Amino acid sequence: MSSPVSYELQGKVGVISVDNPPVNALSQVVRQGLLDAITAAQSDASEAVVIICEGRTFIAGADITEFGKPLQSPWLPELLDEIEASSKLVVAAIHGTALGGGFETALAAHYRCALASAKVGFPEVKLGLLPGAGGTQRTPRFAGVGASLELITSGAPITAGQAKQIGLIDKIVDGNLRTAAVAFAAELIADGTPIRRSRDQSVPEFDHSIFTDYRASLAKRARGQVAPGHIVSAVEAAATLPFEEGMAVERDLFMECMNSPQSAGMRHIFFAERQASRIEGLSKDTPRRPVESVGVIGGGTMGGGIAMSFANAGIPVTMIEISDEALQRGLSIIERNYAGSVKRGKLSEEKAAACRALVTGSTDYSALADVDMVVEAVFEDPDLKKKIFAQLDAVCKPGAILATNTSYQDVDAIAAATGRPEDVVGTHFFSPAHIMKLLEVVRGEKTADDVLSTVMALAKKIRKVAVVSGVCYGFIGNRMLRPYGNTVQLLLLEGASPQQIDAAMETWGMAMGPLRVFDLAGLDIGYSARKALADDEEGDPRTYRVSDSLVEAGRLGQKSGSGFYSYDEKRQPAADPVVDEVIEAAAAEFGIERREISDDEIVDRLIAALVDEGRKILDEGIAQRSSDIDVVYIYGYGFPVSRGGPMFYADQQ
Ligand code: T1G
Repeated sequence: MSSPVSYELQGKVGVISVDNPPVNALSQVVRQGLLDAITAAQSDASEAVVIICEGRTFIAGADITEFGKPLQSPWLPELLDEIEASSKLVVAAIHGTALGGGFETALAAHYRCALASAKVGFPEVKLGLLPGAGGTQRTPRFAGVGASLELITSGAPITAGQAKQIGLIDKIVDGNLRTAAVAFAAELIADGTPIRRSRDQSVPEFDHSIFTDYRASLAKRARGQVAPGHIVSAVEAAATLPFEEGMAVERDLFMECMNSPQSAGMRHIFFAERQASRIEGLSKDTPRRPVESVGVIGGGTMGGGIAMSFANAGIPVTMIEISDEALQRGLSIIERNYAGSVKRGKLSEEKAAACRALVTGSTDYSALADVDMVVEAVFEDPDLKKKIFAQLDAVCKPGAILATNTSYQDVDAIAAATGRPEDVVGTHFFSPAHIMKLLEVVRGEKTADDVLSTVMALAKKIRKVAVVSGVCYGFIGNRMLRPYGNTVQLLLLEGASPQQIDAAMETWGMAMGPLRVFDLAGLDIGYSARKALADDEEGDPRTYRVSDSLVEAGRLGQKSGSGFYSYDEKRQPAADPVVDEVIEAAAAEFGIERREISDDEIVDRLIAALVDEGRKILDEGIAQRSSDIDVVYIYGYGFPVSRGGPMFYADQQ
């Protein structure tokens, strides 16, 4: 098989070109090809060498499909040492996203040029890793300690312009990158520019206190994660040790991260997220319907957030409400959200105004006659939803996709309210819908394949992480939340307090403890959903007596100022002895002897409740694969990404 790396002389410049789609990852054959090419360049007529890539991007990193397998030579650090040791001046030519090992390869070159549209960065920390091929040692020698710590611990890419400002890129070029890079190399030779090896550079002046300060700031920002602290230690080694010794420190710290359960979990999610967009049995080139305009029914919190998700992706939205003042209220929610994003620096004034302008409203369904898709986002009343879908069936053009944002209802029953069930699908957004990335795409019995593939592709366009779910009560995430919530209530009766349960789960890594989640969502939501069920469906009264008593006492959660906690005007939660009395009374009613319960028991029982339901969801074919369930819980329910998701975590135990 021919090597993905080619090498040819262009005048006095040897051009090494990598062509390893889709992102020129540094697989073993690429590393071998680069080594062979840089070796050949040492003894040919070249006076300089350019390293460039075909396709959409410069090398985007080590090949993460090789992780966890025995490391094969040439090892990346050794290869990069060979490149840096080259007797011929080496120029890296960057386009697309030079990330991780890709950017480390560029830093092993003596000079770097890039298109203005290029980005560079070290996303390793998002995989629970750190740059393991000299990135923590070479970056500080060009950019200094402070900029390096920010770049490597954040994992966020920076533009070529920003990289140039801090000394990581030497020249921004335009036009054809290969032409510009060869010209840049020829210019450097003509000017007699010396070879510049990072290992010979000393780290620019810095204040030694920066390392302790940074560790302190990370304690909050990256709670419980190992890699960020190790990155600080590796950069500290670069700043205080000779290059080779620093490289040895980096290697040890990298291997510790690579072998950690945290990195295994984070790498699992990296692939699981991409795997989730694949639909078993559906070929990748299933035709898609165009979605250039969207209608949203309902201007409440969800409807507003959904409308923004589409507007933010440049898709015009027509919001439908039942009256002018309801519509104005809906549009003002959107106004407020955009103003908030601008204030927080998330969006520029212009961008926010452009997105806002894409949202118009009407109280007349005929405004939806030409839209390509409608998302219904009214409250959870099955009859109202069926009525709305019958209206949409009458008004919308043939081929329009009719989606419901329901979080529980039977999508098949809603589809049956139309004459076109094949066009009906569930798109379950998570509140706040313009921020939460998870989107459960509910495949009805009759949902057409092209509708499904259209919505999965559209999810990527509106920057959501989509997971396909079959039809059942609560789909994947909310269905698993019920046994989780039931177990919480049993633990309360058996002796744990709300604050103990929340503290145990947040220490374990959950973004928010269950009782705080219930207070945030509103205890009345579960209460009325349960009241809508037939008596025999209500389940074990021990699993809802406490929350029902709180609701009946007017304690609906944050929105009413008290629920499992009482809240001050800043919505800060405080333990409330009234709740303890309610719990004790319920325990007495059921004759439960309360006891000391350990944090470990709380964590074990709550995670087991999630996993057991996840296994049923898999057995019933509601979820396509267990990694999809992990993606749902990471992106929709604040499950810690460093644990890889409930199913992955259970497998690891
Ligand atoms: N290795 C292997 N495959 C990769 C890959 C990688 N690094 N990055 C992407 N892919 C695959 C991905 O699975 C998908 O495959 C396809 O490429 C398109 O990806 C030693 C140890 C580059 C910004 O973490 O951030 O270097 O589904 O859908 O949205 O210090 O991919 O098509 O079969 O994401 O346009 C560091 C991870 C590795 C970069 C492109 N590098 N990748 O985004 O496409 S660790 C990363 C990304 C490292 C060194 C350390 C993104 C992207 P398929 P995609 P995209």
